[in-house]
Formats: sequence, C-alpha cells, structure tokens
Amino acid sequence: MKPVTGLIEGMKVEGLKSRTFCRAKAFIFKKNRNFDGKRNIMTTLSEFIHGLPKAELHLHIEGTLEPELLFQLAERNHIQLKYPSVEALKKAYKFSNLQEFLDLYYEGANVLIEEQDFYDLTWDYLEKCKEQNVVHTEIFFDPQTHTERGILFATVINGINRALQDGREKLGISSKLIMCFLRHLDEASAFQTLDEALDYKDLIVAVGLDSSEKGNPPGKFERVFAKAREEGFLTVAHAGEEGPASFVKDAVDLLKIIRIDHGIAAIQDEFLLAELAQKQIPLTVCPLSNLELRAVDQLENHPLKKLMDHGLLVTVNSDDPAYFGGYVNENYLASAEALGLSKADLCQLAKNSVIASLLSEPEKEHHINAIQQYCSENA
Ligand code: ES4
Ligand code: ZN
Repeated sequence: MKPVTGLIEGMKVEGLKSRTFCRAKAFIFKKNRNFDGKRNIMTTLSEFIHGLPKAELHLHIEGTLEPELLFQLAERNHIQLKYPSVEALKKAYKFSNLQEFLDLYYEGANVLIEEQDFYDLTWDYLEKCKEQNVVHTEIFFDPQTHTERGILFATVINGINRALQDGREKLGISSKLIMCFLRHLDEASAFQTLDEALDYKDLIVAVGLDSSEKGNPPGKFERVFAKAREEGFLTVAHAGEEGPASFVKDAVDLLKIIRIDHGIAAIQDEFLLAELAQKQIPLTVCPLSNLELRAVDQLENHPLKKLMDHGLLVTVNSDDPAYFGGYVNENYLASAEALGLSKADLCQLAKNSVIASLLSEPEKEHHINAIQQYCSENA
C-alpha cells in the first residue's frame, strides 16, 4: 500500500500525522526558498536527509500498522472495530505516556490474523524504507502479542520473513529480525516464547525486551536472557525510555546487551555516560516517539545531541512510525530542526546506524563508504 503523498511546489512531502511534524514541515518549506523566492538546488535538510543512505535499528513491525491497512485487515478478517473511520482512529493517537500508547498498539495488532497479514504489514514497511533510502533495517517483532490471542508463532514469523526475503530480492534492502519479550508478562511466558524461537534460530539474530518499563526492571528477565545467550542469540533491551538510568546500567550488567533501545535516561548519570561512551554501546534513540509519549516535553529539550557530544554511539530511529507521526527521515528532520544538527551531524548519525548494526564488517564498510561519498558530494 502506498503512503499518502502530495506534491507541494515540486517538493514531495509525505502524509503527516503529528502536530509537531506539521510545524516542522511548514518551517522547512519556508527555508526552502532563496531571498528572491526561487528554490535552491539540494539545499534543504529534507532533501539531504532523503538522499542519505541509512540503517534503521529500532522499529517494531506492529508499530508500522498504518490506520488504512488496519481498517483493510479488519474488513478482510471480519473484525468489528471500535472506531467508525480511519479519521476517528487517527484522532485517538494522542498519548500522555507509554502505557496509553501500548493499549492502542495491542488493540491495533488484533487485526493481524493470517500469515498474509504479517506479510502485507512488513512489505508496506519495506516499501517505505525504499522510498526513504533506508538500505538496511533491524526489525523487532513481539510474538507474545499474537500467541497470547491464539495466533501461531509460525504464522507470525513466516509472514514477516517472506516479506523480508522479497525485500532483499526485489528492493535490495537487507534486514535482521529481533524477537522481543513483553516485559509486562512473566518470566515463564518469556521462557516459553524463547523455546518456540529455537526452531527459527536461522531467522532471528537477537532477542530484545519491550513494553511497559515502569515496574518491570531488566533483572526480571536475567535468566531468560542468559538462556538466550547460551542458545546463541545476541541481546538488546529497551531501557531508560520511561524508566531510570539504573535500568540502562542493569540492562548492560545483567542482560549483557550489545545495544540499548532508547537509553535517553542515561543523560542523568555521568558515570553511566562515561561507560557507554568508553564501551561504545550503541543507543537506538527515537526522538518523535519520545516526544509523542512525553518522555521529553519538546524536541528542543531532547538529549540526542548531548549524548552525541558525550561521545556515545547514538542512532536515530522511528520506533512505531504509524503511531508517532513519522518514519526515519521525519525523525532525522525533526531532530535536525529542533536541535540545530548540521549536515556533518546527520552524516555521523547515518554512519553510526551502520556501525551499530548487526551487519558483517565488509557490509558495514560498503555502506559507510556510500554514506561518506554522499556526504562529500552534498556537503
Ligand atoms: C514500544 Cl515505544 C515502545 N516502548 C516500549 N515497548 C514498545 N513496543 C512497541 N513500542
Ligand atoms: Zn521501541
């Protein structure tokens, strides 16, 4: 399914959802003019970001379910929705915290029933990647969101994987799959999910931890993560999104993670910052998500740039783009506008996304060279 697009005086803009983002666009539109009103060639940050090759490392596939597809799948699967229209559903996408969002996200996922539904969901996201010059993506999926309501693990992973395979062959986009445990559920449920994943070791590179952070510290899953590592999975975890800096530290020490998802609370602990910088443990930061879930009051106060200045390996990602008003390019753009990021900063973020990825060294080298070439040509 094609996203909503429009053409404003030669500048392609995507269908926008969030208030913040509409403001950002209006601003850029004005900046896109010379003093005499003529358009610059390759001058806007928007165009620069669009052309920049980049990887996405923090993306929940269930969070890419656009309202239009949600309605189509509800109809196809004979599911009655609470909302009378796409517009009514979109109006409900206003959150004051993580839990309010998660309630809608799990409700939305109820329309995913058949393998083809998971395929369509994933394929639409990959088309979006193509449009945005995302050359590599590492995708989270939450099997428990589906197995808890009677959908087979195989249905979920086969649908997603078939789309990822097509993405490689037809779109040239490489990808990895990361299976997340829902941290609001118990350890036994996570162990059972890990058990189911063992049949799909060739498709899943890492395990992660998501859902409600408050009250569910990393230590709750220490034994599950130890078993996952024994079985050969890498580990990542959401930490320091709504939770404290100590959860980031626990994820490093107890879960032996190779990347922190979000991790913005680390800004409050200078010892932790020094450790993350020294070990070059990447943070997969999601600015528009943090804004929409009120982890920050305004993007101007987002710690992204400060984290970069502390020497951390920071990346920019979209998290749940269908719910937070932007895919990866919109996250780069809104961050650049709010924090005054330079083209050099944006190039660094794109390189970081490749460095922090799970690609092989030769693959990383290939993408970093392409980014460097683009940045040199368009400085
Ligand atoms: C999530 Cl933004 C966020 N945080 C934690 N868990 C999640 N699952 C999907 N989106
Ligand atoms: Zn996330």
